[in-house]
Amino acid sequence: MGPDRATLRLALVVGGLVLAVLLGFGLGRANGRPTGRTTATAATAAGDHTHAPGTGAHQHDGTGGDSSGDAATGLSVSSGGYTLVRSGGEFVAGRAGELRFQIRDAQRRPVTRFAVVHDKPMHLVVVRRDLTGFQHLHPTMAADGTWSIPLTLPQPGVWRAYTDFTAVADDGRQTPATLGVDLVAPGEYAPRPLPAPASRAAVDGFTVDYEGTPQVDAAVPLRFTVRDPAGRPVALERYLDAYGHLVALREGDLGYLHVHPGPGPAADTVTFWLTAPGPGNYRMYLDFQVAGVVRTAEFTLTVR
Ligand SMILES: [Cu+2]
Repeated sequence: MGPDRATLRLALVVGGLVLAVLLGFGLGRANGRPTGRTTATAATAAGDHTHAPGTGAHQHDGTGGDSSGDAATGLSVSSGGYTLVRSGGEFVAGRAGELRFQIRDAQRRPVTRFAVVHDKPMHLVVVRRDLTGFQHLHPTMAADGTWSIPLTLPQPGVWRAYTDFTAVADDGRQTPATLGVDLVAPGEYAPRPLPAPASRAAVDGFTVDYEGTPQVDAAVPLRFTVRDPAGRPVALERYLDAYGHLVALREGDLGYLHVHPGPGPAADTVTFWLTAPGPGNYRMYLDFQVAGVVRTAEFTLTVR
């Protein structure tokens, strides 16, 4: 009976190997990411935030390369198979310049197809490394995939530029990514300390308050109210296909969280679901539009 048992064992081993290969193949297929990253599905499953129909989840897909569900992105020039390549000249503080770049795919080809997300195919956020000087811009693309935008870095220092986009591959697959690169404006850099945490900010006579306490690895709603100089709540206008636009950056590494409000009626409040990727200090930038003018309210937030 010895040989029979050996044969049986061999069959079991071979069968197990085949099963393992099939499982691995299935998982690889289910994952379906060009990079073979396995965090994407877990992150999507964990993302219970509200997104407007048809809009892409920005930071919830793990494209930043972090293994946590709601990773900070924008920490790398390459992610998810895509690479941010800058071109053009240097910046001089306070002088009008131009930022030019391409997004290249894994075959080094410039990407020319981008999905329109929140009204735009490309969102550009620029901020100095001390989290001052926030700008939110929308570059335009030439036929060869080169994006350009006039840009002034008003003060000397090292600045961070984030390109927030959803690339469309030849097979139609969409990959959201936020890639980041440093820009330098030579000169004497006098960093400003981060303002104290506050749930109220003032901009151009408007007062913006928010309610909610962000937590690590849990989606928490933040409800913003905008009041006019007379203290009356104002009706927010649609901006970028929503009633506001919120960017949060982490102090220390400038990790980027990009959150948007869920669908809802126009009102004098706007709610965003925010998941903090870890404890620390964050700077939040709320873009809102009143009477055709977009303003940005800034808040420092400490997550414990
Ligand atoms: Cu934008």
